[in-house]
Parts: sequence; C-alpha cells; structure tokens
Amino acid sequence: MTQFSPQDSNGVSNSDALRSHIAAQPDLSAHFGPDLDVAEISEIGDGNLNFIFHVRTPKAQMAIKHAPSWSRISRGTRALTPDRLGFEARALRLFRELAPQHVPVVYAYDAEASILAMEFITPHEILRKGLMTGREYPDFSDHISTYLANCLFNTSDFALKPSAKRQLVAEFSRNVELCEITERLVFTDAFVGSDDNRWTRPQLDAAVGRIQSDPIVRMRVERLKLDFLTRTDALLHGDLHTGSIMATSDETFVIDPEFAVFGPMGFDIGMMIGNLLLGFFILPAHGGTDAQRENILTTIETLWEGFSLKFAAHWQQNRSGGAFASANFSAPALAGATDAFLNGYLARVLDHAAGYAAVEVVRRLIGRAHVPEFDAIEDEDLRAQHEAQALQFAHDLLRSEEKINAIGQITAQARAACTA
Ligand code: SR1
Ligand code: MG
Repeated sequence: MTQFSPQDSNGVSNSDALRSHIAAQPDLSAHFGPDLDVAEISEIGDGNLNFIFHVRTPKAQMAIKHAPSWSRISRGTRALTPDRLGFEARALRLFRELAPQHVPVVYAYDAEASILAMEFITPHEILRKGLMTGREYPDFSDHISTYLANCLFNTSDFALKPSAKRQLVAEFSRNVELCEITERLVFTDAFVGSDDNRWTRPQLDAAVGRIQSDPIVRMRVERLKLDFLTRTDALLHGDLHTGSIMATSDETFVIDPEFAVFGPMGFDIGMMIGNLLLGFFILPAHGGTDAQRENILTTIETLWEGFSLKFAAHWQQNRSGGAFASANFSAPALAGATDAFLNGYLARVLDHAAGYAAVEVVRRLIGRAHVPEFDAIEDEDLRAQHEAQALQFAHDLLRSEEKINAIGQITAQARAACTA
C-alpha cells in the first residue's frame, strides 16, 4: 500500500502522490494503461468536506474523491472521520443498482487510502450552477423523481424483508459523524443560535430574530428533527441539494451520498425542493426572467407528481417487503382501504417534505453552510431583499397549522412571498 496524501491541510495538491497511488492499484491503473505516466491530474472539488481529482489521459478519465481526516471547509482544523467515504461508496453502489441511469459507476474504494474512484460524468454541470445562469432542464423532474421513487421505495419496508432492512439500517447507523453534522447544522444551530451562524447583517437581523424566537417554528423544527433521528423509512442520500446533482438538458446524475442514513423519505425530497426554491428566490439577482423562475416552480410540482405516481407504481408491482400484506388487496372488506393507506402515506411524506424544505431554506441563509447562488451576490441590499423573501416564505411554511396536502400549496406560497 502506498502512503497517500493528495492534498495537505493547506490545500496544496500533490498530483504525483495520486499518480503513484493509482499505479500501485492494478484495478485502477488498468483503466489508463501505459498512458498513466502522462495523465493530467487536476483538483476540481468545490464542496465543504472533500477533494475531487479529475484524472485523464487521451483514452480514459475518472473522478477520484479523497476524504482526508478533516473537513475541507475547516482547512484541517476540524477532525472528521475519513470513513465517510466508505458510506458514500456503499450508498453509491446500492443506488446505482436501483437507479442505474442516474448514479455514476464506482470503480474502486480503498478504505486505507480513503479514495473513491468513480466514473467521470461529462459534460454535465452542477445543477446549482446551471440554474443560476437560467439554464433549463426539461427532463430533470422526471429523472429525479425516478431516482427518488426507485431508491426510497426499494430500501423501504415495502420492498425489503425485515431481516435485510434491519441489517442495512444497522450498517448505515454507523455513519454517526456526518449525521451529527446534519443534526447540528440543519436542525439546531440555525434555529437555536450558534457562533458559527452568519447572515447578511444588519439587514436580516429582525427576520432571524423572529424565526429564532417563534415557539411554533421551534417546536415544529424539533418534531422534524425527532423524525429525522427516529424514523427509518428508507435509505436517504442525506444531502440531496442542487450541488449534489450533475445534469445536462437530457441526463441527470446524483452524486455525493456520504451523508447516507435511514430516515424519513420526506427528508431527501424536502432538501431537493428547498434547494430548488433557493434557486427560485435568488434568480432575479442573477438576471433570471419570470418565465425561468416559473419553470423552477413547475419543476418542483412535476417532481412531486412524478414521485408519487412512480412510488404508487412500485407499491402496486414491487411490494416484496415486510410491510403491507398482499392479502390486503384481495380482501373484499378492504376494497378502497388499500388506496387510502397509500394516499395517507404519501400525504405524510409530502407534509414532511414541506417542513424539511423550509428548514433547509432557513439554515442555508442564516446557518454556517450557505449556498453559492446567494453568496455570489455582492450587493448586500439586493441579496438581503431576496433572502428576506425566502426567509419569510420558510417562516410562514413552518408556522402554518394547515397540513400541506398538495404540492401547489408550496409553490403558491413561494410565488406569494415574492409579491408581498
Ligand atoms: C461542514 S459541512 C456543511 C454542509 O455541507 C454539506 O454539503 C452538508 O450540506 C453540510 O450540512
Ligand atoms: Mg456533498
């Protein structure tokens, strides 16, 4: 085993170390053959935790992810288990089996070196960046709803036998350090308060104070957090934001599931919707048109509609798990009750998703980990104007006593928040 450190804590990359490491791994070097000596290696990651290297020769290329024993955002000062990459490798392989068109191939995972070698997705770009420039993705909602329905249904008790499900739950329950980040950054710090928080000051001070001192919001977020901690509906991606998606107008890949854990289905769906909404709120500051904004709302609506239809199709055709006996369908006394059960289940997922979407909007604007589409706006008053609209939207959604039972309620509230 070669000792491997492609990047030191000061951010200086070491391509030669990576080249030597690949050369010493037959399954990796076989991809490149003798061209490995002339392979171009560049660090292309822009995430908070890891480094991504693009290794390419004229004949082959791959993405190599390295997880150091600290987080990138901390520049080496905050320790973080490199085991996170093992959970990512395992989740990627599982999700690839369930949604092959939307998950990259894993070539190799080396736990000792903390290296994950994957298919290099090209010419796709990070969805967050594309949306920021007003690019449209007409098939995205179809793709992501397929990914979500396939992965969530097929890792749930509707598809898995209890013994298999419990083993998977136990396996991913060990992803404790990354879950702790979510528990703290998503559900706690932004709402309870933390020195790590940051927001556009003083413009947003009052809005932040209103959210953090609202007992209805605080208790709703506690309930959502409790559901995240205790429910094991399905294996979640765990960090499904628009920076975890690579897309062209006709292909979509979901990457980066290092936060994978069992949890409520609405968490992944809500994270996705929340991040699309962040793109919606900030688009005018990037010169986006009303039509482009409306397109993001349509994407959210068709994402949910596609998910519920595809989930229902799995429910009809692929129920092989421990939950919900097939005999229920042939019992005359239960006619209609089975549909009511599914509809009730999906209604709960949507209501959860609405809550998690609102939580995500808040924490990305006032917590520690912001999103680049807002941070890129240098004019603070302009940025704060759109942040305030997004915060008001999320605040109203979290306060609402009315259950969200149609996706149109969320998009209508987003539209209304921009005209209030
Ligand atoms: C310290 S990591 C901050 C955030 O980046 C990741 O993408 C997750 O969203 C996490 O909350
Ligand atoms: Mg990530």
